[in-house]
Amino acid sequence: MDVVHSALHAGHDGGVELHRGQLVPCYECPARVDFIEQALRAAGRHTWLPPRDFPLERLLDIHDADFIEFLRTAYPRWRAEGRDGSMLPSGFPARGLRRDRVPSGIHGAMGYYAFDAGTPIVPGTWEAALASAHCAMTAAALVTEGARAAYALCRPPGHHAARGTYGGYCFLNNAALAAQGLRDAGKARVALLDVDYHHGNGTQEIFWERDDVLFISIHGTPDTEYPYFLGYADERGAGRGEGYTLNLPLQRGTDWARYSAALATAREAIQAFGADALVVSLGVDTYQGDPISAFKLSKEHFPLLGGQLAGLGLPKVLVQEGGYAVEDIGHNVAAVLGAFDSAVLR
Ligand code: SP5
Ligand code: ZN
Repeated sequence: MDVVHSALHAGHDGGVELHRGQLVPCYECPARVDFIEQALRAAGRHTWLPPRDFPLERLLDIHDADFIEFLRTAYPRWRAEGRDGSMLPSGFPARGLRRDRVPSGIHGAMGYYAFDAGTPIVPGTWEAALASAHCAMTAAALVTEGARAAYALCRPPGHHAARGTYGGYCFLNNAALAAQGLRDAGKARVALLDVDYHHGNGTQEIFWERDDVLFISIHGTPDTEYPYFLGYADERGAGRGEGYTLNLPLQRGTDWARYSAALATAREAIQAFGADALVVSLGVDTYQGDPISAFKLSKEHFPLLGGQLAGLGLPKVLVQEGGYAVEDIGHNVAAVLGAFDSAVLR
C-alpha cells in the first residue's frame, strides 16, 4: 500500500497541554510518527511517497478563510509581541459572550478560534499542519488515480478541527480534505468512518448538512470523554444532511465484543448508503494501553479491525488520527494496514 508522509511534522513539537489542571508535555508528539514509520518499514510492503503540493484555495472547501489566515499567521503575531514558547489560549467565547467579532489582539483571537487549551501552536505548527493535510489529499488523489487503498501518515491529526475552530491536537481536517478530494474527482458518494477513540466533532460539523458524505463515528461517549460536547447518538445531521451522520458512542471499558458490534452497524450503514469510496479516520487510541483513553482493544484486535475495513470492498483512504501509547502505536497501525495487504484485491 502507498504511504504518504512528510518530515515537516517534526516542526510541530515542544508544546505543552493543560491536562487535569497541570501543564504537561503534549501526548501528541513527533515520536509517534517515528514508531509508525519504523513498524511500516519493517513490514516492508509499502511504497513511500512525499505529499504533493496543492493550491491554498483547496483548503477553503472545508475551512473558513479567516481561520486559515489565523493559523498561517498566528505564531508570527505571537513573536511580534516579543513572546516565544508555545501558544495556548486562556479565554473562550462561551455562552453569553460575543462571537460576532474576532478580537484584534492575538490572545483573544486564539480563544476565538480554539476550543481547548490542549492544542499548542509552536513555530513549525502551520507548516506541519499544511503538510499533514497535503498527505491526506495526496492519498485521496492516489485512490482516484486507481490505487485500491492509500495511507496518509498524518501528523498533526485532523478530525477535531472544524470549519473555523481548532482543538484536540488538530488544526486542519485532513480526513475531510481527503473526502472532498474524492468528491471533486467524481466519487459521488463518500463514506467517512471515524474509529478514533474520540468523537470526530470537526468532521461531523463540516459534513452536517451534506448528503454526499456519510459521517460515522465510533467513540467514547462524550458524557465522560473528550471532546465532551458533541458525539451523542441523537445527532443525525440536518437539512439535506439529515440521516447522513451516525454516532455510535460507547462506554469507557468497551471491549472487542461490544466494539465489533458497533463496527458491524457502521459497515451496514456504509453498504446501505451505497458508498463509492471510504475515508477512515484511523485513530488507534482505542488500544487498552492508551494513556488518555479507556477502551480495551488489545494488539490482536487491530488486524481484525483492518480486516473489517478491507472487507468493505471499496477504494479506501486511511488517514492517521490519534494513538498515544507511543511504543505500541507502530505495531497497532501496521496490524491494521497488514490486514489490507492480505486482502489484496478487495
Ligand atoms: C486526535 C485525538 O486523538 N485527539 C485527542 C485530544 C484529547 N485531548 C484532551 C484529552 C483529555 C483527556 N483527559 C482524560 C484523562 C484520562 N486519563
Ligand atoms: Zn483520539
